[in-house]
Amino acid sequence: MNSQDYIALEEQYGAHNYHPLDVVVHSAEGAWVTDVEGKKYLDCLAAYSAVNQGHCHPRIYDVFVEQAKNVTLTSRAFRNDRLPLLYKKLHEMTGYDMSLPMNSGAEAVETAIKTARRWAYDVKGIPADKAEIVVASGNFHGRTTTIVGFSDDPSSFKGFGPYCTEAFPMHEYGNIEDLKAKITPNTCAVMIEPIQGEGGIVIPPDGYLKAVAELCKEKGILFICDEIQAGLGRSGKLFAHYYEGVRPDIVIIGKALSGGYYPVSAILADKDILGVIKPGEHGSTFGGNPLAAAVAVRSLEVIEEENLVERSAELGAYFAERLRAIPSQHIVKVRARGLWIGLVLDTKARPYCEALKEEGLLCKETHENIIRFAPPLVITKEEIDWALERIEKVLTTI
Ligand code: IF1
Repeated sequence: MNSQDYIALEEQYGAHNYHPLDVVVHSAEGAWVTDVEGKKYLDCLAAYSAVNQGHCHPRIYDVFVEQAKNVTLTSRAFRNDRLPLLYKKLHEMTGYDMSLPMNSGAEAVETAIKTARRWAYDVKGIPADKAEIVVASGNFHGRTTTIVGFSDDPSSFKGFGPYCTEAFPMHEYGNIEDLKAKITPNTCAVMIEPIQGEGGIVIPPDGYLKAVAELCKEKGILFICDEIQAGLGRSGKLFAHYYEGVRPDIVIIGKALSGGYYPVSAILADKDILGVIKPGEHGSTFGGNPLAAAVAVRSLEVIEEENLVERSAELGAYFAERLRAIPSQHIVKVRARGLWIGLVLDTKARPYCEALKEEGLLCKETHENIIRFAPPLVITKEEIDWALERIEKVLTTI
């Protein structure tokens, strides 16, 4: 079978909930993927930062296979010998007392919402069923109905209601005065991304994260930071909120925690917050299973041992600087933090992504006119130069 055969099957038997580029990937390694015809592409999306360690990382593969031979799933009715090691690793790496493991990012976001609400009723004393969590304009936190219910993107929320919007007042992302105006006696938390990925690497004004943290402390409410995409090295720091030296009350992680092998997510918090969840009150069939835990520990070790955070900072600065130097009248601005780059154009980005695919480079547009470059953090400088040659060619010839 060739690419067209696979695409035909997908079109006929699969739901059309995506509009992917017509590249049919057969294998992948490091920063490269290979399609069914054997054509290689440099992957500048890294599964939206779920493959920060590079595709099929050999050391994560080893632990995946090794654990798969022992035990993969016991449910949380019993204990296992891998999850305690993940709890310890997350504590040592992040400084939070505890963590609660889930599977997808959205499930971890839901876990943060439930934890904040339970804290609101049991600790802060907010009246039952009245807790409010302030969210941000332009947010993306996943696709469950609770989460899309507080999105301001019609392609996320339209046609999936009803919603409980009064529980999630929205403030303008980056505007601390507007945030202050949205806080009520029933507010229990503020939930934001430290940098908005889906919005096209939207970096808030300097001081905003610090002001949010200070306001939450002053009001006695929780600061929830969604680091599912921004975190684990993507932004050039372990967490993007480190840029402003703040310590959120709850940090949500996912994506690269998986090493690209197995869905793992979690929330991190101290005991006085995560302690509100009592036995049997929250969880999931696969949450915290031994295979997930073993993969997650190894994924974190790879980030540390291969200095992926430092690589992201250094190579990201290089990549962004070279992009800014491209003589193309279509480039409006380059937004970048580490190897997380949004190339803002004055025109639709999709044709450029299609042209780059023909040149052997995979990237994805967002919000019509922005090209996102977020390669695996194992990418080399030579591979970035290879990419820049093609980006310059496409941006100066179309
Ligand atoms: C898709 C983008 C979309 C996230 C943040 C939670 C989640 C995500 C900050 C939910 C997931 C993914 C979803 C994926 C494409 C990608 C994405 F923002 F990265 F570009 F959709 F907008 N918080 N983002 O970025 O995690 O439940 O997906 O594990 O839906 O195709 P999830």
